[in-house]
Amino acid sequence: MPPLPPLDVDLVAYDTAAGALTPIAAGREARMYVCGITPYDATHIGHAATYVLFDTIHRFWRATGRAVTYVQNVTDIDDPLLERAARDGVDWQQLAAFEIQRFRDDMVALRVLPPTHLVGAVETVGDAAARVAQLREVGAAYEVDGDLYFAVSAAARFGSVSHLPEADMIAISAERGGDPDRPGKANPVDPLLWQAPEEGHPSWDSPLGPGRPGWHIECATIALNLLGPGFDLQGGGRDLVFPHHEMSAAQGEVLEGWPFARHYVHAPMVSYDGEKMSKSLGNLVFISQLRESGVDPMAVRLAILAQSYREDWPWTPDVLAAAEKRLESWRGALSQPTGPSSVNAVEALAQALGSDLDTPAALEVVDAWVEEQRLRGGDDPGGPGLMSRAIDAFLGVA
Ligand code: 5CA
Ligand code: ZN
Repeated sequence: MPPLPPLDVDLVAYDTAAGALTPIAAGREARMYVCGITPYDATHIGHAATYVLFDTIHRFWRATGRAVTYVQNVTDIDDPLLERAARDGVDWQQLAAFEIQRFRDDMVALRVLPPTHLVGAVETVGDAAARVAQLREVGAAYEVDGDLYFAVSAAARFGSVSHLPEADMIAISAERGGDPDRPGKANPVDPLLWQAPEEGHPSWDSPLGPGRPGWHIECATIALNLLGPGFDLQGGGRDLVFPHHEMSAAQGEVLEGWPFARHYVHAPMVSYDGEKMSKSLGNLVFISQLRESGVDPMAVRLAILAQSYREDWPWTPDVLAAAEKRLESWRGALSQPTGPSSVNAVEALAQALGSDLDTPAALEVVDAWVEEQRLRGGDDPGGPGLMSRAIDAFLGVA
């Protein structure tokens, strides 16, 4: 992070659970958990947009003088990963290791600052088993044919993240990894906590018996163990609001009390060819492919930042072309030895980001300074330097 003059600005953003704009981490410290990748395929623009959004929050907090603890997981054991490994005849651990490295390379290229802790599900199995045992001891877990389920009825605040009606919860859980139709469950939406070993799938020994943890308890365990309850922000794409973030919060409530997270911020879904970009649909634009074809990763980052995080948006060639043009004009204006003073522009840039992460407005602040430089120039020798450092620190654009 390049040094900047002190900027006294707080972040206000849209909290999904509150359904309103809310100040987030107004104090000196900020603790954030963001749901990471399932490493069975390359990082696409949708993933990248989500991690750039939370990187913008991370950078904002650091540039405004806060100490940040940022935790991100990697779901390095999951059904889609095992299915892809089996389809391609490769070892699932090798597939995960390869895709994790590719993800990290993509994030470095996009200048996404690394989280404080990047934690795999596999290395968390023992801790997750201990958390499941804790849930069982307090009566929040029950068995169905050898598998352990979480009883959402044990969490008084269940529903407070998504506020969805029960029928919608059941329908969505069927689409996103749940098993609402399985006989023997107390509530159709109750999620798996511990899955008994299956033929041909990996399993781990634990005091619960052999098996592997469910998805939600993995994230709840990592967040509670590294951040503690009541951390400032739970993040991820909107597709994780239910069941994933609802279930992690409910399990966290039973384990360590309410709130699990104080605030929930969700990234919009990026679509391509008219549908949500997703590994299962196959309508993908990969960051690694763009890089290989010679696209400047900074243009990809600017293309993402030109979108509002409050609405889903489509990736198109025009979005990228506009960002490439903008990047060129910024670099031209910043490479001059002098320019207009940028003190007020940097303040306005920080204000725009603090006001509901308004990245399109932040880019327009820079555009205005660049236009002034182009039309009239300026004789401030510190103008371009301060502007470059602020663009680097807040926007991650070199
Ligand atoms: N490993 C889990 C989270 S614990 C998972 O959802 N992995 S993922 O690889 O499917 O997605 C990684 C992140 O990208 C998640 O935060 C997800 O919400 C987000 N994401 C997935 N598809 C899109 C998309 N089309 N647009 C924006 N974000 C997306
Ligand atoms: Zn997660």
